[in-house]
Amino acid sequence: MMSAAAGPWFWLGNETLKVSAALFALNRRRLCERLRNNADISKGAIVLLQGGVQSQRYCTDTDVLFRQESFFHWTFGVTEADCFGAIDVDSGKSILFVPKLPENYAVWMGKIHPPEHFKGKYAVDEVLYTVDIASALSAKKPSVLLTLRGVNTDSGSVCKEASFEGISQFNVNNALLHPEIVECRVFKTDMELEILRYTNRVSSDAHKAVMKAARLGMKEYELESVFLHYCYARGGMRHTSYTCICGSGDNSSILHYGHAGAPNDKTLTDGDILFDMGGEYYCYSSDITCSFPANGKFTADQSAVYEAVLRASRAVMKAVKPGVAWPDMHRLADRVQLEELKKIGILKGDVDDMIKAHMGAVFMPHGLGHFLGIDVHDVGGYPEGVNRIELPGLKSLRTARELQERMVLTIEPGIYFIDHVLDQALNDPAQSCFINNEVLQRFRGFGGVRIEDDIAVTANGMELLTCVPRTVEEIEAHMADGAGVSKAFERVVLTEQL
Ligand SMILES: [Mn+2]
Repeated sequence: MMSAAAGPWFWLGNETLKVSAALFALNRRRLCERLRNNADISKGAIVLLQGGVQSQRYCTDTDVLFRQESFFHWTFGVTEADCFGAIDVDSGKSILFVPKLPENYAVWMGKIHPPEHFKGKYAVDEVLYTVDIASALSAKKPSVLLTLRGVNTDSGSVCKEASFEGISQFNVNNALLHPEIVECRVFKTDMELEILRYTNRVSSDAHKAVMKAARLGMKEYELESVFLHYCYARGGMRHTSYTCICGSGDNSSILHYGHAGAPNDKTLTDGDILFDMGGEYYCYSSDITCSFPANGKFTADQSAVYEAVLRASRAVMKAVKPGVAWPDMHRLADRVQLEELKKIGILKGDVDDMIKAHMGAVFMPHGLGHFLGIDVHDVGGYPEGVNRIELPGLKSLRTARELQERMVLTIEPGIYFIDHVLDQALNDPAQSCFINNEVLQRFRGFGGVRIEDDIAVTANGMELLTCVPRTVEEIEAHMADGAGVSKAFERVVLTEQL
């Protein structure tokens, strides 16, 4: 509980986390400080953000469940749709603009709240109706309206800048705000870290419930529903951070399995399972992957591959600290995994030579991890001056930055046996010379193993936010123990806690 900070709170009762509106006041303060230090921004500037818009299912009148736009959430913490928010950069004063709903909407929406209600709920300085934006802002005579336009470096999509009738009468700059607010979001405050610890704790417990519930003969989606139910019933998490990826057997090597064309509908048979799922609370995410055997017992091959990935994960965790370049952590994970694959007998030859031939990407074709925050692939991975490394594996990294305190990232090494990628490697003499095809044959159809944890970079190292059974022994013991008791698991890494 964040008892140190004052209310008002966002709270869903029971054992859910109380989040103070002070979190967003601090975010606005940090943003204004950055903007005041930007020589290109004149005195009298006003930030104007447009929140998410309520949408309907295609041409029907059925509302799609609303989830706030991430920048707007970071700045105001407002859960309602169709709002705008403004901040006077010099004074830091905030105005929230809410839609003026017709009286008769009360029939469908319940009580229509007056502006005063939102002022109390979100602790902003002023609340007005959106219909009054143009007149309210022009009365403040801003030198410039700073609106938000910029490219999301993961999706390539451009965020939607604020727009209202009458905006053409203002001097608008849509370029200056984006890099500044993105940079603020990269560094998590104590209050934000508290929420991320919470989303991780609940999602970790939900993964543990899934492991206990797993039985041969079940459908993957039955276990998806165990996860969703736990997160919502126990954690107040109405949303997940992304569509649950629940791949068993061969499906565990499909990186984004679970989409509409492959809706987690395979029956669990012997073979491993890879479940990548994260609950979201008050728009803050989590992103955790557990790989475990469907029948509760690792085979020799399963445990060899699993422990190879676990060694890579823990080697990275021991190396993470401020000043370390994230691509070097990806290279470290590759090296450990290649060494282990050589021990298993799948690879042969010199590991340095394998690295030169980019063998790491044959088994781990994705990046080691990414920023995490309000978005599961959080913003800020490639600010100006940080460039993507155009090499196999490394090019998939969602950031190539140097680590700094208060960054939150996933660490998610993996080893996958993807026929298409393996066949390509076997057809390339520069790579096939390292592969012992006879041993590899045994692993065709094996699927994959990924181990994904969320961490926060601290002054001297890192804090592990995720807490699930990780060693082979812990997983087998947890799955064998049907009683549902919660137990502490070994935290391999440790360093200064924040
Ligand atoms: Mn991830």
